[in-house]
Amino acid sequence: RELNYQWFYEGRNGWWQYDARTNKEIEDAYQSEATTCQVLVVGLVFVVDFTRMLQYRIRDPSKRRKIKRDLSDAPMKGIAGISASRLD
Ligand code: V3L
Repeated sequence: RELNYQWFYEGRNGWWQYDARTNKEIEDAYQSEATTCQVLVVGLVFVVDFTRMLQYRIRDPSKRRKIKRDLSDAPMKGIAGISASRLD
């Protein structure tokens, strides 16, 4: 059976999935063996750092969030700030 992977960022007591477009950008960068990439979400530019496995706002690197690449069916709070209970 095929295993599907997804990128997640840290929330309060749980993980959020990146939205599908951003997830693809991150996965493409990861597959190209980049050490970092930048993504634009909610009007903010974030640095995704594959070496330290965290993301932070480029304008305010003090607020860091852990990230992980995990199976797409791993437990999550929702997608990009939309609670799982409100999806589908
Ligand atoms: N995708 C979408 N929104 C993001 C992302 C991202 N990758 N990274 C940060 N934000 P900061 P709980 C998050 C949002 O890191 O209840 C969640 O998506 C971030 O939203 O502080 O704590 C939820 O919407 C925050 O609003 O610089 O688990 C919300 O937090 C803003 O960008 C609450 O989640 C600044 O992020």
